[in-house]
Amino acid sequence: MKKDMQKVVDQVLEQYPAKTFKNRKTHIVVKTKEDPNPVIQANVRTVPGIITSRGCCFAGCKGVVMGPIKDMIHITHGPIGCAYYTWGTRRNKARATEGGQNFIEYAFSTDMQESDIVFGGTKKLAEAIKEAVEIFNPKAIGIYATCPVGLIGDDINAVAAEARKLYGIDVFAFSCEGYKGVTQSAGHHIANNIVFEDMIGKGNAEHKKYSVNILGEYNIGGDSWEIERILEKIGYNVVATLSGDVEYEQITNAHTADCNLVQCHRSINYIAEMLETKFGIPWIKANFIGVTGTIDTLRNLAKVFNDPYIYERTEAVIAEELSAMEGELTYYKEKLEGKTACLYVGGSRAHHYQVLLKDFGIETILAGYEFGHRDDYEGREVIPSIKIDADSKNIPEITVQKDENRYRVIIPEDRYEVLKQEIPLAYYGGMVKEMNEGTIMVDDLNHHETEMFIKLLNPDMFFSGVKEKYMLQKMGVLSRQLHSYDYTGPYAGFKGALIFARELAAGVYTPAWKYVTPPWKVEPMLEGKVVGGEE
Ligand code: CFM
Ligand code: HCA
Repeated sequence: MKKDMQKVVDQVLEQYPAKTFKNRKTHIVVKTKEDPNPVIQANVRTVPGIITSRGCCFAGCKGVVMGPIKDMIHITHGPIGCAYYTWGTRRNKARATEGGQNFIEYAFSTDMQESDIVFGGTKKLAEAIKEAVEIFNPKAIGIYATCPVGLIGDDINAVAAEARKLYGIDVFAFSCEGYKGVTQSAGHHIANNIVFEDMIGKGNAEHKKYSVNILGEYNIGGDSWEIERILEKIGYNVVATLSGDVEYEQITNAHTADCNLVQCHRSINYIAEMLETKFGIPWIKANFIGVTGTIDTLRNLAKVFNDPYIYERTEAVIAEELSAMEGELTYYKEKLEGKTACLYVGGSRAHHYQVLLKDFGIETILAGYEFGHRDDYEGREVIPSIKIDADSKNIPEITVQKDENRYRVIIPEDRYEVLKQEIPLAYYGGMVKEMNEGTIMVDDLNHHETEMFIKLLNPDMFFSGVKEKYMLQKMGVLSRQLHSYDYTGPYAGFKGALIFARELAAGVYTPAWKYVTPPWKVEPMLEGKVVGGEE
């Protein structure tokens, strides 16, 4: 018998004091037959005092979008912690190309100290740039402002301009202080504006046949390597992956692609839109997470190209990949069918992974984003009705115009309109359309709610990030970190789907955390004694 989900939600909400109740009520909704597209409050500030899992603007700009550009040096201007925690933890992998550079293994920071806060940090920043140029000779440099930089007013733009003159390379300043905007999402936007205005279009590469960009793909655990393997096997040429295992020059040539595949729409839909306006490049929503997702994306992409060779290669590759995995696909489906899952990730994975879970017969009963906007939940059609954009006052609006010399008509206008009815051309539907009736969507899920929902829904597995991981383990619930994939991956494409399923099956049939009795359940805490300390 299916649970009455509204009752579950009410039980979670009734724990709150009146003001918080009023707020959180608008962030937790149930999809029902009567209301299949419920309105959800999103992209607004967290109620102070609530333990949220959200990150910051700096994390979105430096950590997510810019950090993976491998032959640039990314200097965090600020205290060392900000640099360290946006460095290797995302597991955005990269390898140097033949003769190329790769600085991903390094964390660069000005390591601001108290005296820099008092007297200003620009001198130290200029020295850091000098040192970086002398030692590494990078193609380009990015400077990223952390909270104190904004508070003391260091002029990072002036330092960048001076460095450009001195060293003759591109130096970009990102005013992405952590407090700007509501979450990581503001940082994506700040990064994207500079990538679009100052990088894309600067390259001189010739247009190649069957060219695509993969946008919003960060090569976590090697995902983009698997996606590129499939695309190249079909015959596509991947110009640039923004931003996963990518070189600066590839980004400067991104305007030569014929189509943009938008994987994480939350972090990069702006660039896709701007590339269409300026260069005429169409974009489609992609989802390379899940076997069905990958197949649908490949078929949709083939329709954009509408070319007999591409149609034929697409079907041949799909058939080949499926036949190689058939046995394992069936095996894991038998093992996992009927299980239930909860998902709580940043701004798109909580949607994408539902497709992969469905491939193995697992139902998602609750899903949420840390910082998704309403369109990520409800679909792009709600954009005109979104009134609150808490980020907008911090992000300079840029105007984009058609580039008369380089604009290409890639899909003729009449075909564009027809195609729009068939494939997600310049469109994404949002997570609600993926979910079944009687399931829950939660925006900015917090620790209290996570604990309550686990007790009330008793899911077989809960996917989220490092901040929830230990709590889930203590509750004996199977979990995988969908941000970093713990120590494994890739999870994307055909091969990734099997890696993911293998780990889930191992977790379901060897529930390690259920075998452990936590110390607090065996012996009562001794009053007045410090556990693990000396008396
Ligand atoms: Fe896009 Fe991302 Fe995500 Fe994201 Fe992120 Fe990430 Fe994420 Mo962590 S860009 S929204 S800001 S898919 S870092 S690679 S895993 S929260 S769901
Ligand atoms: C970020 C980065 C993060 C955090 C991961 C997590 C990532 O938002 O600052 O909470 O497990 O993917 O590394 O989202």
